[in-house]
Formats: sequence, structure tokens, C-alpha cells
Amino acid sequence: MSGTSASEYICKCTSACAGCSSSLILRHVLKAAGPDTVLVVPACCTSVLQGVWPNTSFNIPVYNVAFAAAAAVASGMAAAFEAVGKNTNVIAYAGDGGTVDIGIQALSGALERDTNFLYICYDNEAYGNTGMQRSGSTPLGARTTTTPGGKTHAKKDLDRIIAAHHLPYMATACSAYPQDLVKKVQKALSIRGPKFMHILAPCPPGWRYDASQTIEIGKMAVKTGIWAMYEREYDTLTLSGPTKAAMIKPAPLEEYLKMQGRFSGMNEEKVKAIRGEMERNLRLLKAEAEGTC
Ligand SMILES: Cc1ncc(C[n+]2csc(CCOP(=O)(O)OP(=O)(O)O)c2C)c(N)n1
Ligand code: SF4
Ligand SMILES: [Mg+2]
Repeated sequence: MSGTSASEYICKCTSACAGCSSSLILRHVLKAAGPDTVLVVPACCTSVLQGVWPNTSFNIPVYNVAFAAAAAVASGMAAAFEAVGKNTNVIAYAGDGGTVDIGIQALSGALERDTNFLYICYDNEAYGNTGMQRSGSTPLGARTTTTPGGKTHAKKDLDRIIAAHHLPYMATACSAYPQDLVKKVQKALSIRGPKFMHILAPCPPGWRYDASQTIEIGKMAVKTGIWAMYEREYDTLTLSGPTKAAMIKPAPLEEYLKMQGRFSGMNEEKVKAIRGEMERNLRLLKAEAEGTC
């Protein structure tokens, strides 16, 4: 991809499931960041993919930390690099459970400290590594091993929690749009201070679809509008092209839901509730982008 390193920082034989988009995202993130990068990884699928010492499938330094600690470690590491005059990229790469649930207090504190790091939450909408239990980021209606009848609460609105920290840069992205993703990573790394990205990461075993459908599912999430892509620089919000298109002519939400076993057997009332959540979010984002709220 133009503008990214030709080198690979993830070796081909990781233990990721077939069709894993979170490892695809990480491949693009590292190619966008280049070799002068340190990765901070809490307990999550990525900490399995990195391999077991003395072997590793990653070709850059990785600091593996406790589940709740990624943002605190990344922030401290960034301060240490700055103290010795180094510009090394510090990227925390954490799952949704490690971000919206257990790591949220460390993340909030780190975002307030003004240290120079990028925090990326790859969101497969469940605790994948431990067997697909629900997280705060699991969407309404989704079946997980701890919500076998479908989740009864809405997905936690992480992005508005992050927005309340008034960061120099935050963005949402999706594994199915790699050019957009790379551009946002490079922009984030070009800005000094704490930055945040939230990236949708379809997961075949968790979302219960065939591994060959990973890109299609990601595209449908954006085309329906259930996953919105945008950038926020302090209080200025800019919608990304595919989300602007989805606001004008959305793909049918039912199609996105039907593609995934985790939404099987949902009644119309649930679909209506999911649509209501989605439309409310898009209305708020549009108003913010147009400066009318
Ligand atoms: C304090 C603590 N509690 C629980 C665990 C067990 N644990 C390890 S990874 C994980 C789930 C991680 O989920 P997420 O952050 O969404 O990443 P994913 O596995 O989906 O990539 C859990 C519960 C742990 N390592 N530490
Ligand atoms: S469970 Fe999901 S996120 Fe984890 S390695 Fe498998 S496909 Fe990737
Ligand atoms: Mg997860």
C-alpha cells in the first residue's frame, strides 16, 4: 500500500483464527508506523498471537502487560522516551474488553496526562481470547457465551467517553477499509499528545460467520451505518467518505444482522431497537459534523 513500509512486522504463521481481522488491522497499523515503534499489548487475542518466549511472530519490540494496564504503561513509556529525546512511536493495541471494561480507568488517566502515545482499541465486540464472553462493547441482541439469549444492554458508547477528554486526535476505522485506516494511523502518529483510535474488527468464531466473509462483513457494518467512521480533532468532527455515503443511502441493516450467527433468531422488536440506537448515533454525529449541536 502506498505510503506504508514494504517490510512486514507480523510473520505469516501466527496462531490467529482464519479470517481474523484484528491481526490484519495490526499488520496495517505496523506498516503505517514503521520500524521505530514499540507495541504495548495487554491480555487479549493479540497477546496470544505474539507467541510464547523464546519464539515470537512479531518483528518489533512488544511489551506484554496486565489486562488493565495498557494505557498506563504506554503513557509512562512515552514519557520515558521523551525524557531521553527519542521519537519512538508508542502504540497500545488492546481489545474491547481491555478498553471499555477493565482498562477504562487507566485509559482515562493516561489520556489526561498529555503524554505522546497512540491507543488503539480493536473491537471484536467480545472477550475473544477467553471464549467469547460479552463485553461492554458487545452490541444489543448479540449472542455470546454469557448472553446465550442475546445481549439485553446496548453497546457502551466508548467514543463519546473518549471525546469528553478533548484529544488532539481520535478516529474510528474498520478493518475492511485499509487505506482509510493507514491514513488515520499516520495522521495520529504525526500529532503530539495522546491519540485514540477505535477500529471495528470482525471475528469469525465470535460473530459466527465463515472466515471468507471477514471483509464483506466489515464493509456491511460501515455501509449500513451501524459502524460509523470519522475523525475528531479536539472538538471538530469530520465524517469519513463511506459513512457520509451510508448516511445518504444505507445498506439494509437486516442483511448485516443475517450474515452473522450471533444475531440469529432475533425478533422484529430487537431489530427495531438496534436500528433506533444506530439512527440516534448517526443523527448526533451528523449534527456534530455540521456544527448544529
Ligand atoms: C485481571 C484479569 N482478568 C481476567 C483475565 C483473563 N483474560 C485474559 S484476556 C481476556 C479477554 C480479553 O478480551 P478483549 O480485551 O476484548 O480482547 P480479545 O481477547 O477479544 O482480543 C480475559 C478476560 C486476565 N488476564 N486478567
Ligand atoms: S477469536 Fe477473533 S479476534 Fe481472536 S484470534 Fe480468533 S478471529 Fe482473531
Ligand atoms: Mg474483544
